[in-house]
Amino acid sequence: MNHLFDRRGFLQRSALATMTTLLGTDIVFADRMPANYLPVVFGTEPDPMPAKHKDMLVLNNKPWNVEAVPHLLDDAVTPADKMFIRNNGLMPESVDAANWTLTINGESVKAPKTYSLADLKKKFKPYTYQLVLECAGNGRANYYPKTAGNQWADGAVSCAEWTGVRLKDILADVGLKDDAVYIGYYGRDLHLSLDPKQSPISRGVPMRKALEDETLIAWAMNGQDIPMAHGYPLRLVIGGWPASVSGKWLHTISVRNKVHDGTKMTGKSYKVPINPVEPGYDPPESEFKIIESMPVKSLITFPKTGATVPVGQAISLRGHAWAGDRAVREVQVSVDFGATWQKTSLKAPKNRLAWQQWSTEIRLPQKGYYEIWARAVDDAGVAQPMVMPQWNPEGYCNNACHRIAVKLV
Ligand SMILES: Nc1nc2c(c(=O)[nH]1)N[C@H]1C(S)=C(S)[C@@H](COP(=O)(O)O)O[C@H]1N2
Ligand SMILES: [Mo]
Repeated sequence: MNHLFDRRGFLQRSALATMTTLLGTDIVFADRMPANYLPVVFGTEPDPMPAKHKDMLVLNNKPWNVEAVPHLLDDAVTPADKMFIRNNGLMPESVDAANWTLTINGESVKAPKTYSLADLKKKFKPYTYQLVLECAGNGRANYYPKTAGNQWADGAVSCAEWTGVRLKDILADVGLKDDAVYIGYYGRDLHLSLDPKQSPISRGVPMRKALEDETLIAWAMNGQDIPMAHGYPLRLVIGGWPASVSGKWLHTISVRNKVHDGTKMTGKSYKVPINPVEPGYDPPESEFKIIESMPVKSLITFPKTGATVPVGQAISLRGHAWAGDRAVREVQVSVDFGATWQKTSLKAPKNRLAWQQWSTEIRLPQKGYYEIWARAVDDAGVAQPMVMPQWNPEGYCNNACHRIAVKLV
């Protein structure tokens, strides 16, 4: 609703005039309305709370922003009720899956083409992949100095099993011109201003990522229809990059002859400074670049932080590790604040761009308080930072080591 209000949170004159027209009468005490107050008749209820596990953390209900806590993410394949939600607008109110279509258009298609959902299922070979979707802002809460935006802790990440067709197969069927540079998606959700002409988000990726085998136009998640909150009935799913490129409630993909310029592709959204900056310094827009592959990261999903364990008992540890477009080579744990590290056993990913499971068993020497830290190393030899990675003004890509507390009693 931001543009309806002025900087102090009072209704803009223009908004007030529009409302007066719509009501057909004056709002008599308009000058006494509290800051950020929208008259009831114009208010919309928040979308109903999507079905989620009771321990999920709600950061915001309009739009819904909900994250998991690490121990909820213990499954190798994230179930729907433990999957974080990041909405930028309001979910579509009703979806007619039977008449849903996907249009491929843009400067760089030979001719635009529209497919029904049934066409997509019939015409192209389906594939199933486990794909990591991590919000670029995951970990933002742990940056110092603080940056604006949803204060995600560790739980804005998932790895579900997505089924659909390859975008590259659809684009081959449509036919592209030689000047294709980027794709951009459009979804059916509504901007918070309720203005149907504004898009809450419309992002994309360069052709090289769009044409990867694992880039899917998906209609199923974990073997079922995609849940409404996650993009029912059709979604773009692109693993390893900021999850903001995986457009939900997908109805159009534009093939562009330039870097896509939709909502949240411009300004500083999903961008970091080209040159490292000192914490707190926000350089001009021209000095930012678009985030592509996400950095190496890991989670300890068992035990839950705060666990109490009897002295002498071995402790099983486990979790996941992922590394954007790369694979994870090794996961290590430390029980002494990073002074020494020990290797864990690490599984191969189910497929490229899936997260990998690590596990190990440790023994702690004596009664007392411990922290367990996990650190992943990717296949290029890049490890997670222990404290804080390069600070950036929007608070993206915080891949610092996850830690849990354990008490031996
Ligand atoms: N149409 C649409 N697609 C969207 C969004 C959105 O608000 N609208 N949010 C994006 C962002 S920022 C993220 S992190 C992921 C979150 O996916 P999830 O809610 O299914 O976990 O969806 C992306 N796709
Ligand atoms: Mo995101």
